[in-house]
Amino acid sequence: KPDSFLWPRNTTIVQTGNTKTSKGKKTYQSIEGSRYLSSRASLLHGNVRVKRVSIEGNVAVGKSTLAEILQSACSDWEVMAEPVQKWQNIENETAKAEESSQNRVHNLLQMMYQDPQRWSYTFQTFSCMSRLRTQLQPAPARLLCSKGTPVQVFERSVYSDRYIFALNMFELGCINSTEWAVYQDWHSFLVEQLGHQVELEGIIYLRASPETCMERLQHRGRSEEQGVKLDYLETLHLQHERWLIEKSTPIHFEKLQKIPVLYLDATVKFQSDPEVQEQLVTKVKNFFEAL
Ligand code: DCM
Ligand code: MG
Repeated sequence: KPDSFLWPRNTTIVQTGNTKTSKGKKTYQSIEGSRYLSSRASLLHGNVRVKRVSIEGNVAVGKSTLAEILQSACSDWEVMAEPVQKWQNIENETAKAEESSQNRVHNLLQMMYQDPQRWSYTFQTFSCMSRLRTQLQPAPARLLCSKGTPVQVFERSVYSDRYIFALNMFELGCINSTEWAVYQDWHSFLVEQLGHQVELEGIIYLRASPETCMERLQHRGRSEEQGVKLDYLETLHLQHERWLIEKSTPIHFEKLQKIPVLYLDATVKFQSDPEVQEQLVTKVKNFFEAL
């Protein structure tokens, strides 16, 4: 396996249809194998299995840029963007119909950054709900006709919502222990109920130093983020490292504990370098094929 693949220890890739094993092993493999097959049943369209992968990484590291590169690199890949605009632009649906004074647009992203203690729990609830909607969207028809390796690529996931952002806000004291208990309760319940519909086959971890992310954050100039301090990006960086490199974050979903992770170095600017872009695409392609 290439060096850049960080395969977790104990990962077994179950080969479908692999039943020619010794008797003792067969039981284990057929149980694992049938679970493998059934967990993907609804993602099988004819003979096409659409793989699902998320891009994870710190704020402003370059996830959207990578997503755009991947989108134009291969017609077998469909990128699902992070619904940031939804968080910046919340309308009160009931008030809208009534033309009342409550008919205001709320920017929850801004509220969260301005008063994290008050708004972090609300923000994390809303961002995870909108993420669920994105992750539940069916693959486009184009992918189902693909002769290659069709992949749905998500910018972040319900897993980074919890194991990066919500956890970080709890550790920083912006989400209190009651809110954290409530969050974890509904998150576990929903993810377990939705099962394979929100499962991923792999994760791409786009990594750069918090300093580099800070530069990129300032350069992109999203107004809500202008008060973000390097300290905060450092805490988010550590959360990514714990979850995806050290694997010390306690994870509550079995499949996620064993998920293959492709590590990509985003230190070099890939936005304007076709050669670097090509190398990234090749690594991603090999990763997708091996999943
Ligand atoms: N964000 C957050 N909590 C989440 C998901 C996202 O606070 N669960 C914030 C971090 C960024 C913005 O939303 O300010 C997403 O931007 P980016 O994609 O560059 O990380
Ligand atoms: Mg982005």
